[in-house]
Amino acid sequence: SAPTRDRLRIAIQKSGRLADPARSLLAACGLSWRQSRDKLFCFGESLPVDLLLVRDDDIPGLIADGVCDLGVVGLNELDEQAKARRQLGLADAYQPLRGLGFGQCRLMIAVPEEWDWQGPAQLAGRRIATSYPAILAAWLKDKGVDAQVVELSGSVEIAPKLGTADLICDLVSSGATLAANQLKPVETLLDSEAVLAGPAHALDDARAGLMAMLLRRLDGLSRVQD
Ligand code: PRT
Ligand code: ZN
Repeated sequence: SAPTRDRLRIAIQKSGRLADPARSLLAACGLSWRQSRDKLFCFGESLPVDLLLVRDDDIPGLIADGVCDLGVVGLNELDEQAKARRQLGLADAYQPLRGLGFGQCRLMIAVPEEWDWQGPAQLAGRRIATSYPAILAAWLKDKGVDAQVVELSGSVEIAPKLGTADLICDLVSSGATLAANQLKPVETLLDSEAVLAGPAHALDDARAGLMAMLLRRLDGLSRVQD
């Protein structure tokens, strides 16, 4: 079983869209750290709660492996990795604990502007580029559509122009990126926001109390904001 620890470790994005809001939210919960924004590890001063600054993609795995106890990550990333685990027959390793009210976006199917959209059945036999293959595969299965999933790690929106796919499944917020690439959003697979993620099973040492306190403070904050 996992080693007993008396400090809580939270993974947040080192740089990117969720980095600053995650830090601000945790600071609003009364946490403070020795200044080392450029480092991987920030030692907690006000409470025994440390930060690990990482790539967002690594956060679910760090929780699964017990390296971190909590993480701030997009529901899109958490759900993708959870579905990928399930498709491999692995047990659930993490769960979203709270929605955090920032990082809102949608995972959507987007097709060339000139398509006359009739519905998911139109995707049969098509190649769909995405960085979210597990969510897309599950959605296609649910819709009973047989299409080819082309996994790309970035620049998904140019795949139709390059001819590597017919359409895409990607995150959308303003829609400007889609419009700039002559694509239009037609179906929503997931409404996403940043979430506080934790392990699938409760901790049973000093960290459990710290985690409960942090959740209480978070809930207090959202009540004040409402
Ligand atoms: O380096 P690291 O791996 O940590 O960062 P990253 O580049 O993978 O992540 P980052 O910082 O881009 O995004 C982190 C998280 O922010 C995502 O996992 C989502 O949960 C959330 N988020 C919110 C978004 C967007 N909005 C968003 N718009 N992530 C990406 N986008 C993309 C979108 O796909 C498009 O290409 O931003 C572009 C602009 O979007 P439009 O629709 O406004 O044009
Ligand atoms: Zn990433």
